[in-house]
Amino acid sequence: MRATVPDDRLEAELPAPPDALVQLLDPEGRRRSDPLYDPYVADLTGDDLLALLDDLIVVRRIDVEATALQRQGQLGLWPPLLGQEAAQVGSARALRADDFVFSSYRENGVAYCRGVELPAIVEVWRGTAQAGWNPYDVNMATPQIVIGAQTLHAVGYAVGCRHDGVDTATITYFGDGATTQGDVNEAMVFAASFGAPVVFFCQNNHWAISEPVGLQAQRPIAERAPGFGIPSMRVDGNDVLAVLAATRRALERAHRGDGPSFIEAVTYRMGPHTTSDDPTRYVDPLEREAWSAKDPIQRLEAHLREAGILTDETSARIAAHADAIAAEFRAGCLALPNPAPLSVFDHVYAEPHRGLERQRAEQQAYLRSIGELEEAAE
Ligand SMILES: Cc1ncc(C[n+]2csc(CCOP(=O)(O)OP(=O)(O)O)c2C)c(N)n1
Ligand SMILES: [Mg+2]
Repeated sequence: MRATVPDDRLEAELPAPPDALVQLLDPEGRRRSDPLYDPYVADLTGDDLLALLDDLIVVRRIDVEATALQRQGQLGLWPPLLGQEAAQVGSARALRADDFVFSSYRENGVAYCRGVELPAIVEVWRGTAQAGWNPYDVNMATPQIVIGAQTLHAVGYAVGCRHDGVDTATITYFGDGATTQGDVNEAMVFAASFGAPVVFFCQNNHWAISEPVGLQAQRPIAERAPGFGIPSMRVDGNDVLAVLAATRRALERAHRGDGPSFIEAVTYRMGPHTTSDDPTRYVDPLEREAWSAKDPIQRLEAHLREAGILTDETSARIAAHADAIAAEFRAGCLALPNPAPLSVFDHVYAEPHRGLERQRAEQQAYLRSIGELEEAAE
């Protein structure tokens, strides 16, 4: 059954921007002043801003390359982040190295910013590993596919840090759809009850697969958190400066011992849910077009050109950097070794058991029967 409330009612009821959204760069790249949030980005130099632009462009380039790799049969599946670059880069660059990230499958831009090795980002999607990286190498857990479950892991980790007296903040990423999941609501209750140093970072990309956000949220998602006793911010998720400022503010609260915060980054999923999805069947092309005018990269570029920070030469250098990363990413992906076929049964349980052994033996016999099993590769 579809929503009885038309989607545009949500927008109609919101106060007009900029009051409703924290915004430091408007879609044309004009800097808007905001007395509360300006201090959180006041330290940024021209080089820092160029580094953010480089991140945005590289992250988009990696994403586009991964989509191409999937189309060429090199990945089984890919969840694109096209359009969400600023939400991911702005929040990830606010983190300290010793803060800890719990994400969903779509935060591959965050993974890049944390320093995850390029091919490791796609190992699971290529089916060559059951997990792409060691979480403790980069202080980021491997992606969670069970919607919202990572928010509970984040709160548990954050409460643990408090008990241990460790000054680490935790951030957890999830989507608009996930906010309806029980896990996320339970996580917020626990976080508020125990004052957990955790940032709930919701990327409202307007879609949960093919369900529009208006179906499950009659009011802005940021309004849910105060009901749990968690202060929230609603930011323009396509504005990397606003996202950076809001996340720094939330992390500051966490590190100061003031407990959890909630950020709704309002953005738009410009691509399909995953490469298996066909959004032309349900996305209004006019709505998508309207969002393309709010592109996160274009607005930072416009701002930096106007400020004389971005020149043609710097722009070409960033493009060359993105191309080099994409080439390295592709080569690394194609070079990932195929695992031994029966290793899929390893590491599923801590101890072997009869059921697993039986399945393993059946699979072994089957692979042998079709000539797909080299004894050495077992
Ligand atoms: C517990 C659970 N239920 C359902 C699914 C199937 N599922 C995968 S993605 C998705 C939609 C998630 O939407 P949202 O939280 O907005 O995140 P987005 O994909 O937009 O980043 C669903 C329902 C799942 N993976 N886990
Ligand atoms: Mg979504």
